[in-house]
Amino acid sequence: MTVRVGVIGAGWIGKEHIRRLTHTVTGARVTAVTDIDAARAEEAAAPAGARVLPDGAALIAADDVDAVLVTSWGPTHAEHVLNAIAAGKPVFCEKPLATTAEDCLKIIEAETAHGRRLVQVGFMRRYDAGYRQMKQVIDAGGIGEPLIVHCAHRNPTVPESYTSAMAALDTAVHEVDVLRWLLDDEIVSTQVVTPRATSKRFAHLKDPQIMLFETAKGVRIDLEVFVNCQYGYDIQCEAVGEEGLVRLPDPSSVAVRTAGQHSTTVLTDWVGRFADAFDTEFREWIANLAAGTEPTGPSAWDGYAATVITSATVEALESGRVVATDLKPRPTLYGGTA
Ligand code: NAD
Ligand code: ISE
Repeated sequence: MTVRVGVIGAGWIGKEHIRRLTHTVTGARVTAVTDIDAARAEEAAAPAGARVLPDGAALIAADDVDAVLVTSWGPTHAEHVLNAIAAGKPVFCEKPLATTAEDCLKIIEAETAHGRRLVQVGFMRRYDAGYRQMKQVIDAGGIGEPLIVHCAHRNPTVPESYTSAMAALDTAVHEVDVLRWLLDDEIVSTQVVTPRATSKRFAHLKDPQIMLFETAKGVRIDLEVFVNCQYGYDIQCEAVGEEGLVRLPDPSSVAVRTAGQHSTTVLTDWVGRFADAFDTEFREWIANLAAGTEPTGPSAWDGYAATVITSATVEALESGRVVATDLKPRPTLYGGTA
């Protein structure tokens, strides 16, 4: 069975996912595209042989759309996801699920009323081979009980439009999701400290930031977010346990020795760093849809938790306080008891 996908938002990542669904993932075809910029929609639809529809509502209602992919701007996600649930169609939503906890809860309520999972959120790190190996080690007790996690998320530069709040909402959101999954634990408090700022930033930006999270089991996480580090796109993660530690591997790269130097490459963007993870993420999503099973990737609950925790982190940055994350009880649809 070929899964016919409609795409809402034909910008940077929308085009990237259309290419992926057309050329890399088997069993899928992009049949419809929409964007508020019609020329952009045409440009993205043509190589996939897809038609252009006027808006998200028309695309979700279309007979030749079995599943919906939302890659528009964050503040528009909730409307499209809610419309897809109302139509009973599976929906993959790039992060964030929604920009407010209230909108995430509306999605959870709608999906719970539907009675089965339709929503998957685009936290692709859960599909990265290195993080998956780390999880296998931790789950098998290979380092004993985890106690501390050290992380870094570095981008070479960011544009002037990037704000201090985006360090949590747009960037650290990936660690928030992957660490909740890796540790099978919940983040209960968050704090931000700001070291000396880099001179390589736009003046309004607090960069770098050190985020400190505490989990329900008492694990402490320190995360350096440094989005003007200059030298490359660098993701680091090391979990320390009672009996050992496990570290995320760097992407493989040949080592060159010449002229008295030994060097390897550092990648420069997230597109290359997580290309394989994005491919696996979509292969598994399409395989679930083709089999008629519920999605197994990050759920609407995970999207809700990420929005609550990153919003609390912005509050922590602005107030200088330790802020408790305040999650509602988890419904049974997502493995909880509420
Ligand atoms: P972008 O600005 O390049 O593209 C967004 C597109 O959506 C634009 O073409 C815009 O015209 C269109 N759009 C906005 N509102 C719309 C609406 N209501 N209906 C139809 N089209 C609409 O942005 P981007 O970098 O592609 O990011 C898109 C989303 O993907 C964001 O939520 C972002 O956080 C997420 N993202 C995720 C990752 C990741 O690592 N998983 C990386 C980058 C971006
Ligand atoms: C971007 O939106 C992403 O999602 C990238 O994965 C992240 O590394 C970057 O910091 C964000 O701006």
